[in-house]
Amino acid sequence: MNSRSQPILPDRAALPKDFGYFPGFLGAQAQDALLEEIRAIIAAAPLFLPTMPSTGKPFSVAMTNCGQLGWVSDKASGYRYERFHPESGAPWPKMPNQAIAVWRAVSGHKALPEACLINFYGAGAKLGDHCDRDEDDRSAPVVSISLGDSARFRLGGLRRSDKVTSFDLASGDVVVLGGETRMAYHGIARVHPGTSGLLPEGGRFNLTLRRVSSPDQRSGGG
Ligand code: MD6
Ligand code: FE
Repeated sequence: MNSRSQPILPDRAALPKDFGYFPGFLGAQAQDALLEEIRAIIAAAPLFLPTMPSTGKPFSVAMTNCGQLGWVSDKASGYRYERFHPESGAPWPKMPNQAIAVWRAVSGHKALPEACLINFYGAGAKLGDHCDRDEDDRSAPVVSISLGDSARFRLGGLRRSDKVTSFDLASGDVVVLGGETRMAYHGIARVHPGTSGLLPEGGRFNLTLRRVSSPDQRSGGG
């Protein structure tokens, strides 16, 4: 896909029942407002390149976080959630109310998210197929918000060998991996340059909102 070709949309009837698909959930003004919040978060908590636990090789996607907990990865300690930025040691910035409002609207989950991972895809960045398994609480869904250039999303099943369906996520789209899709494999095959005017520099942001701690570890209800 390029800026002149049509995006690939999913066959909605064929999507798994526990996969939430909300194309165009955020309108233009909401996207601008959320982008402004992301810029402020990055000013306080700069994007960093996590490294693979096994090889120490950097991801092509740059990351930062907001909320109480942030997802980090490095060769020494692997994938995990931490309270502090790996380079500055500062606590993560507060999660924007607008992101929490998206969670409230689409998650079907009463407790609020504890972590919001912010991915930035510059030229050529992609994210291999994975399932999100670093959270102790997998009864809660993961909610994803896309901003900027469209990206080819791959949605598979619970086994790596399961059939994969691919379609494009555009700026303002929200998807939810919950229920039987919570542990489904998924990834970003590529970003389509020039498909959104939201980011003057081009590229794509993706926010994923998560619960992390298991119910019995939580302080004060939830
Ligand atoms: C991305 N998304 O859209 C990567 N994870 O850039 C994810 O890895 C993801 O979209 C969990 C739930 C939904 C997602
Ligand atoms: Fe994921």
